[in-house]
Amino acid sequence: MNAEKGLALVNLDEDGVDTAFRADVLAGLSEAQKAIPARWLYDDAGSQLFEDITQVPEYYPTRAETEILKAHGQDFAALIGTGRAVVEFGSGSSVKTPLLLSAIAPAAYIPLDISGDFLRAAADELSGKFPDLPVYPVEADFMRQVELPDEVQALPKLGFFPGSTIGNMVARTAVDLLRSMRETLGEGAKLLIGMDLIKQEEVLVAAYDDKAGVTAEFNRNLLRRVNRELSGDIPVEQLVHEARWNDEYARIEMHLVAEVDLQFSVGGTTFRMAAGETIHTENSHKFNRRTSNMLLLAGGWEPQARWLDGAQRFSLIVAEAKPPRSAP
Ligand code: AVI
Repeated sequence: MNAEKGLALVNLDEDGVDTAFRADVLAGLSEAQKAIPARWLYDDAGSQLFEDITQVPEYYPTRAETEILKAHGQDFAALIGTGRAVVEFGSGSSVKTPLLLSAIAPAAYIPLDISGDFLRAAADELSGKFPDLPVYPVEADFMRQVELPDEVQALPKLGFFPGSTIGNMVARTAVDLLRSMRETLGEGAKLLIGMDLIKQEEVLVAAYDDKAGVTAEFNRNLLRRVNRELSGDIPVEQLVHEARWNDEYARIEMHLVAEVDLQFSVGGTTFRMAAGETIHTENSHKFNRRTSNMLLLAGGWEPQARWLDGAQRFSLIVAEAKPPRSAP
């Protein structure tokens, strides 16, 4: 269900090792600032841990976005209109998608996901809830332009990208994605996108470092995955989860911090970390009105309306793929 795990189709070598995972980990651990791309956080255990994160009291984004979807159904219907083909980037979550579909009475629903299993499960669940709605699941990497089914070609489109998953991408990748969404959906399409907001540092850090330690487990699960799938011996218990606010880039960063000097191997290559050194595992960018507008415009989308939850923590934005205008 997350964009960050959907960047490449799976390619296994003769030992069943995901070659892209191995390449990313070996390259990332060789950098001066060690880093592993966040999409690798989402194996089965990681996906379940992320679901658990959405339930911890400190992690507000899921609840805040659901609140907006519940409160503004009529506003969405007025602006978006009925009869659109809703294209969801990532298979639909159990709560948010039905709220949207109930509000805007679409003509079709097209979940896009790279993982066929997630996709089929989400499509079946949706069909059960909306028996009269045609559902056309498409297994594809939505970071690239996707060919939509013939049956929906002529319908007006609405892209749906909830959860502030766009915030897990650096600006260049986010703009690439927005542009390929525009290619997929075509001119005149609308996009309903969730973007988390900049707020007090303590609130943000707590959301990514909950007291129960679920986010810490989510982060360290990545090391367990490396050890299991890439023949590693990283001493997982000697790396500590840390959530940091990077004010310069307006983002929460997840790191794994070495408590002591470490030496370990992954896939036969030896790596060293000095005490205090970190492996950077995720960015979660936060936005304000201007930066979210700027990002959408850079990706070819003109913002039209924006709603916040009651506590003003999270935003849902409707934008439109208008024809490009020449300056000014
Ligand atoms: C999936 N994504 C939007 C989550 C976020 O808030 O950036 C991932 C996450 N990482 C730690 N907690 C949640």
